[in-house]
Amino acid sequence: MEAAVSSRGARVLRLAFSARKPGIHGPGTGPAATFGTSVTNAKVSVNGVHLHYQQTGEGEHAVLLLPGMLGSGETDFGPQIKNLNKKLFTVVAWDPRGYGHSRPPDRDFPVDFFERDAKDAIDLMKTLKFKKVSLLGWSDGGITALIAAAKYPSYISKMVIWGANAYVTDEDEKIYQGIRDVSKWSERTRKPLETLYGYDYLAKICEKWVDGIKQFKHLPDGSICRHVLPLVQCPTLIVHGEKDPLVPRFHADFIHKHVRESRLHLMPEGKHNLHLRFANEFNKLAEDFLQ
Ligand code: TYC
Ligand code: MN
Repeated sequence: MEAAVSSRGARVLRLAFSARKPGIHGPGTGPAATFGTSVTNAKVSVNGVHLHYQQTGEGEHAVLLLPGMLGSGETDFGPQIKNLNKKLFTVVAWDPRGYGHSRPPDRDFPVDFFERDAKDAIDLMKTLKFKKVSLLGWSDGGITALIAAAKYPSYISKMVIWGANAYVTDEDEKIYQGIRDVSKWSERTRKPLETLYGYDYLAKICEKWVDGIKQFKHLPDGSICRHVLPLVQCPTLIVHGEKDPLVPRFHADFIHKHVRESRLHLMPEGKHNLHLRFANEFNKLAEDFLQ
């Protein structure tokens, strides 16, 4: 663990979001079109909400990418949408309700928000007519993936998660508190999400996210999803960046211990955004595991 974990606020945030950039959006094709396969942007009605997603590739193996807090397909998964093997995989990246372009509604954080996201994610893929899917979930998206795999085991082939935590500790709560006020973020950190959301909405949902995630602290064992980990049946790859300043190693170890078919892959130089910073290495790892 880096010593810098104790200097909170701007630094932590920069590490969390540094590589996020909003891309081109709206109907039609994205930047990947120039590399041979187009990226579709679309919305579909699921559970009463118009969920936005991006889709690319023509492979038989369907893979859903699940973004982190405040995240969306375009801000969180640029290198995956662009470079995951399009012959082998059909890749979908979704914006959870209230995030990205899945608005309205405004995002809210009832205590079951991860379960709601898990159901939305699975129902989205069923609406798109995929028979079975694999999940790639980052951070909050990893938590959603774990819950989805536990609740809908027959629908999930395999899963890769990174930066996820199954429960909330005092240490986690302090880190959350340090990122609550977006006016304290560096300009460079705030800009991409501010472009996506506008300042006011970003400020509001960041505070709401912190309040939302802190709710779990008051549940038994601070549990977000620890009680459902033994229900996960699919082969699971847990990737952990050993320099992740947001999510300490013990979270990855805990998930590895309680998910029966899991293995843990450590990236010594990886931080929280290891799939962006070390995109080629991460993509190769994920592709090899999924095949
Ligand atoms: N879960 C957050 C995400 O989705 C990241 C995060 C993890 C933030 C732990 C703070 O203490 C924390 N990106
Ligand atoms: Mn093991």
